[in-house]
Amino acid sequence: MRFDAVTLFPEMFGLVRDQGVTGRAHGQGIWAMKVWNPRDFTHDAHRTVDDRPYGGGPGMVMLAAPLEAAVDAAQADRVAQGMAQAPVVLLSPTGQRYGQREAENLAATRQGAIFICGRYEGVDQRFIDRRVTQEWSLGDFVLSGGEIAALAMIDAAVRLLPGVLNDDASAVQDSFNPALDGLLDSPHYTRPEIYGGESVPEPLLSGHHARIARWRREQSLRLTAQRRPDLIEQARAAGRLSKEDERFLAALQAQQ
Ligand code: 4FV
Repeated sequence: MRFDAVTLFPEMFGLVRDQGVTGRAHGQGIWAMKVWNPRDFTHDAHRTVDDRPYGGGPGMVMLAAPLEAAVDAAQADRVAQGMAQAPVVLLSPTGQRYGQREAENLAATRQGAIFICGRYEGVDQRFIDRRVTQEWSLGDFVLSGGEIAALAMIDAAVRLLPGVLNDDASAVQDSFNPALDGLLDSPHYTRPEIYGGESVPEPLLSGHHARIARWRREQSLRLTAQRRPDLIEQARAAGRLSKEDERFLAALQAQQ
């Protein structure tokens, strides 16, 4: 699995390449990261990568040519390494919202992606028309650049690769994970047993696996019903809620 990023700030990708579980996995060769700076694909003394917008208006727009040359270099380098060409993903608020499903699909494809990290007001539309295969958004807010969005998307996908997390089961117990029927994760507790006068919930101390699983399920249902009722509807529509779950949710509703 390899990710490429076209970015004016290549050093930012050290965050996922060199740090934490993604950094350890990179060191173990579980995945690879390559960065391409559009400035390296300019031919003028000032290494110009942006210019003023046609039609006027504030800010600058990234030039198409350096971006296209960077993408071509990334694709050529992949082919030279016996890899398939990868989808070209532009990070933009206008893109499809990236979620856990996109992270799982990205991890499953093993093809990776070439992330285009825009800066300024954005990139020339003709580059998008000619080279971009997918637009993804991290959320309905505006970043100063696409790098942080790409970093988050890479992190969310790489941690799902086998051997990245200490215990692959950890990813299974995640919020939004199909194993949790897309519900929010239940609360977590560790030592000490009493903290600030508050004890760890008794079921978690019982050693009774069925009781622990039930407690965690009910906490997931409670938290999801309170904060993300849309996810309850999705789970219900997918037939992922048991009669016991529905009884618990009805009792919860009755308490409101
Ligand atoms: C963004 C987002 C985002 C827009 C103009 C970079 C900025 C600048 N990317 N999800 N939200 N991008 O705000 O992905 O070029």
